[in-house]
Amino acid sequence: MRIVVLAGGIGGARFLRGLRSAAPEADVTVIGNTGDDIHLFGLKVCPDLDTVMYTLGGGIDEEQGWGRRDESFRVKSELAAYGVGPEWFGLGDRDFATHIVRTQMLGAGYPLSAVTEALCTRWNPGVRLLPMSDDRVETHVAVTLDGERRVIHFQEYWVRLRASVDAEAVVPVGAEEAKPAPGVLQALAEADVILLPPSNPVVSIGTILAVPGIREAVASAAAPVVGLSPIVGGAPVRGMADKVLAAVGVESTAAAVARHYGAGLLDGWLVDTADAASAPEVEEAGIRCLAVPLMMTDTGATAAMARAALALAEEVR
Ligand code: GDP
Ligand code: FO1
Ligand code: CA
Repeated sequence: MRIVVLAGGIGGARFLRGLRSAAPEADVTVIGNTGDDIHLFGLKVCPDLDTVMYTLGGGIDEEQGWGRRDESFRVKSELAAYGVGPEWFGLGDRDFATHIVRTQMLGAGYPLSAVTEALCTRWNPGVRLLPMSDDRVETHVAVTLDGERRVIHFQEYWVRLRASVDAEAVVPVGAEEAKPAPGVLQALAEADVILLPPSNPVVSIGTILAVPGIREAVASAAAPVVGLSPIVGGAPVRGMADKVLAAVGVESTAAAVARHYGAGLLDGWLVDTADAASAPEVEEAGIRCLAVPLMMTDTGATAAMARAALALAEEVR
């Protein structure tokens, strides 16, 4: 069975670990978000691609959900000693190697998709990890700081500011000119099932869908499209997705996110049992909706979610 998953970072990666356990024979292609990418110290950092690669490859810092386990920060502290910032983005020594190899290969002319494939030969994630595009796309956020309207990089908003101020707009800079990476459209056309994991609907899934051609390819695919809500009981399970949902005028509820994706995109939607009452509202929007436990507390629980999503895909096929 060919499964295609559009994924951001922590939520997407954890879901993929459960999917791999639920469907070990499946051929899984991940279309990863690159809108979080940031250039630091002359290096290109791809947080969501690395989170998927490290999580599935067994190198992730499990507690944090990003970055490497058993990490050290000697390079970071040396950079700080030189007064070279930013200090607010925690790049570890082991992680630096990934960004050095990536930047070296990009500099040699390899596209990001080839670089990602090369990095994955070390990590062996057990899925094919494709960037959404080989072209540069970086999400920026419009905010008002000290009375002044500013547009800042997503990572500065998310990590330095901890999304403590309202996001007035979320802009995937470069998305309009970006092309889907090689293999992306073909994977969607050939998929037996397409899944939208509980990733951030705006800055993870939304950014992938903002690459011209990808939303259309998902909507017109022969495969059923099933999503899982990242919002449970009216709030994100973790992180600040509510802040960016507000920026696009979407209420932080499981049903509102389903409507935001729309029946043109989604055939089925899984909500947590806590939100079972909202299932009829989603069904009225033309999207088949089931309530199942949606907390990814461990691989077993996540595998059950993945099985429920695959079962719903068969039901709506
Ligand atoms: P990021 O790029 O690191 O922010 O990761 P993603 O965009 O892939 O996923 C972030 C989203 O995952 C957040 O909006 C969370 O609400 C959601 N999330 C994290 N853990 C869980 C969980 O256990 N269950 C559900 N349903 N959503 C989760
Ligand atoms: N997230 C943080 O909250 N603080 C950090 O210092 C941080 C560093 C970092 C370094 C490499 C990397 O791949 C990811 C990193 N993240 C950090 C996560 C990153 O901000 C993700 O983009 C978010 O989880 C949202 O996508
Ligand atoms: Ca992300």
